[in-house]
Amino acid sequence: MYTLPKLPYAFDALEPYIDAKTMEIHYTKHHQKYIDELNAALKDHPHLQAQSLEDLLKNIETVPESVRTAIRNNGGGHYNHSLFWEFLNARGGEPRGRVKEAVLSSFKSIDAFKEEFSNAAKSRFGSGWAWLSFDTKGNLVIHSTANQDSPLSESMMPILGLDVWEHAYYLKYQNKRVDYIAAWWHVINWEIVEEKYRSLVG
Ligand code: MN3
Repeated sequence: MYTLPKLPYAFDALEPYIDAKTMEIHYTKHHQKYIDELNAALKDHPHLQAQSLEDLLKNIETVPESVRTAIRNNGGGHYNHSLFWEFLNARGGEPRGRVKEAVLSSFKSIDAFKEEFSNAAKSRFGSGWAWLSFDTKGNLVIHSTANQDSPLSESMMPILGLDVWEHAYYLKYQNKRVDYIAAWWHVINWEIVEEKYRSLVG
């Protein structure tokens, strides 16, 4: 049975960029719902319970059709949100260490990287996510996914992700997704991004 991972900070820790009420509802209601639905989908499938969530998402096409959509949406929702909370903290700052070097070599400048990432987040029509991931060739790429589709299902390994569903920002920013994206840059936990990077590159 999957359970809600512990949030490593208080609901109001990311104020004023992400407000406490949004954090509370997003974490205790939206994320919990994905977990409940994922557990329900897995209930009668012990062979799927025996696999890691990462493996289920990487091999989503091999999941039985009767539960494939439920696991794609809710397994993806659980996986994506678990990462999303980790990628945030109150300190923010700028990319550092090897991530900074990799971003500079892939996107020329930090500003160009931020612009391309923000555009991916802005231009995702409807609900979805923007990501910084490694592709299968080991290149760092910016991409976006629809709904709760996981980068893992597209053979990508994410090291940073932004939730652009309206539930992530509507209370504070209403229709102004662009303002939410701009605010999010202030609360990225670059130490975790660096850890993810090292865990994949070695
Ligand atoms: Mn969300």
